[in-house]
Amino acid sequence: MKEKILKELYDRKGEYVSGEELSGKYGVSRTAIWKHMNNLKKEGYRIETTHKKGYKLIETTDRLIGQSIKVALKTRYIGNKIIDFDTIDSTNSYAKEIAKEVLHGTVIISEEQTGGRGRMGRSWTSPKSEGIWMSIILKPDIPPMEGMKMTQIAAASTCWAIRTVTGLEAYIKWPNDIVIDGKKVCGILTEMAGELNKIDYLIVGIGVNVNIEKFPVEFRDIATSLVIEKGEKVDRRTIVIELLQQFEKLYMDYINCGTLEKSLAIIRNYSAVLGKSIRILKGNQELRAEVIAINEEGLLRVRLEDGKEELLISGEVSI
Ligand code: BT5
Repeated sequence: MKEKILKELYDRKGEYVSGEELSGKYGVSRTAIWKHMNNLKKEGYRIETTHKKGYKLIETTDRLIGQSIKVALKTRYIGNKIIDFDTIDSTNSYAKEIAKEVLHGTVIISEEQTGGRGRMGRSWTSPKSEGIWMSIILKPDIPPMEGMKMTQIAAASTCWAIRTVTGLEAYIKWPNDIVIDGKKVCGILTEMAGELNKIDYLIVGIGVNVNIEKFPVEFRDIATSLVIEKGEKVDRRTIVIELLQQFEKLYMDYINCGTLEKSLAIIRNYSAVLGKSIRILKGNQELRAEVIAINEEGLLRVRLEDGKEELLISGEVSI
């Protein structure tokens, strides 16, 4: 019942909803409604109450509460269960611990990560309440070789969500970054467990710098956030909702059709590297190449300086 009430308040945010209306609609007493409202207030929601008009949701708590995301989420599987934390070492690490016991689509989200992880043992800065630090647990029936396609689906959905909610010109820097103005605003870390021919589970970790106003000096030239680019704070909850909904759409499209078609349309349209000259970092070696295509598998086809063409499966590129 509390969830239903919360949804009503969200759907009509800024308007009054009368206790009488809610009590009639849900067949519970007005006292029960009043009690639920008090509980929501205790959880941090700011609800204005006037005797005659009823209840009005003024401001939601800034904390990313799983329940407040769930009430608005129009998905079948993704986010069916959302586990939220105030602080955690890494949402990906926690997701790994519980992956076997939870259902496909479970989401872990935390206000802060004290040991956020990037690829290849690198770290990911995840300051409190200033970003989206979350992991999606997936259990698809696909060959392990296909697993990394989840990174492409996540990149497409995150880029799309940032553009839709903020209007900012976000681009996908293959394979796992979203950039604005050439600076990284989001990183994706996909991890997999299973055997040679079977995936047990996949964890797609997404970190989005939303309201980080100031980065540590070492990141200032390479990182940015939505608030820095937009010049005003951005609602993290709205981005999470749009991102998860889009993720489910693109994921289902891939599962049903077996191709990345819909994700690729976004990936190609908003690619930061397609048609560009890039540097490929291979160990200590650095090669220059031109990106000539992103193929059906989401891999990068490049032409090296000596004219040879190569397909990049993963790795490090810079513009
Ligand atoms: C990534 O690695 O970009 C993947 C980041 C994934 C983070 C999410 S948050 C939720 C989930 N739980 C986790 O523990 N991780 C995932 P990579 O491409 O290796 O980039 C890492 C590099 O980006 C670092 O070495 C820094 O140079 C830089 N970096 C670190 N924190 C950053 C930030 N907040 N914004 C931009 N760049 C950052």
